[in-house]
Amino acid sequence: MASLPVPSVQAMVAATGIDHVPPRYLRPTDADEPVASDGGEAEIPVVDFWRLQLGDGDELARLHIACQYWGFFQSFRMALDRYCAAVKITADGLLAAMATNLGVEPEVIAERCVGGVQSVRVQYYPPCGQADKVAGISPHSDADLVTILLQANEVDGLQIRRGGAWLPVRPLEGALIVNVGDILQVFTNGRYKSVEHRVVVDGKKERLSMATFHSPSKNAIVGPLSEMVEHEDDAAYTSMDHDELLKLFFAKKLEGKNFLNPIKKLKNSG
Ligand SMILES: O=C(O)CCC(=O)C(=O)O
Repeated sequence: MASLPVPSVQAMVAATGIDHVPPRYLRPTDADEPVASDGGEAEIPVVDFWRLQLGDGDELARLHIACQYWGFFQSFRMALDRYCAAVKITADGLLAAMATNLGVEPEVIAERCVGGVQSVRVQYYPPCGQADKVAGISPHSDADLVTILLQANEVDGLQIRRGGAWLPVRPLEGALIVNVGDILQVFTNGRYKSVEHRVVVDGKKERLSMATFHSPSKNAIVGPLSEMVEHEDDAAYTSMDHDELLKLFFAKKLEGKNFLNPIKKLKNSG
């Protein structure tokens, strides 16, 4: 969305030498409303993200009130930091266990993740009167190694593509949901396949989720691990710099498993 071009005050002053503020930059006088003095900030709602992640009903209610009556709240960064650190340990542990299952030394994957990227996306899906006609999130796979997802309230909506149909995911109480991502598919030369998924919305209830994505470092080369390829011809993907691959990905629409297209060799059908 383009924004309205506004002349720079500094440039205007430099060009004309004016010594007063041009009217368009002045606050309208009828907007001279009182500013709350001390104590006003103490009322601003505070939401404990950590308790929210644990499914605490009171915290969920506090979040709801903050959104409904304020449109604003504070949340302690420490809680998010703690959650992300715990999830990172889980992701690293899962990747090490997967490597062992594949007969690869865990360090082979771990060393590509030194300085790796962990990113977090919090999703809020409002209820929709035409829920059966709208997409919460279009079908896609995740452009990472593993995603750990927390469904933060009781409302389901995530579906995975399985055997030509969409399978609704009903998280077990206290469970985190784990998606195999596209880069793991490439590292394993297709032995582990990323899961295509989408989100549908509810007609009456809002849904909240938090996805944490784990990727190799930006400088890592994304391509089949040599341990996963017996002969050079067996490689189902060409290798590419992770950063370059991401640029190609973000230039495209989210659509099924299209992340893999730029590096897929023609013989590969996965
Ligand atoms: O909200 C969900 O359950 C899934 C979110 C998701 O697929 C994503 O963030 O990529």
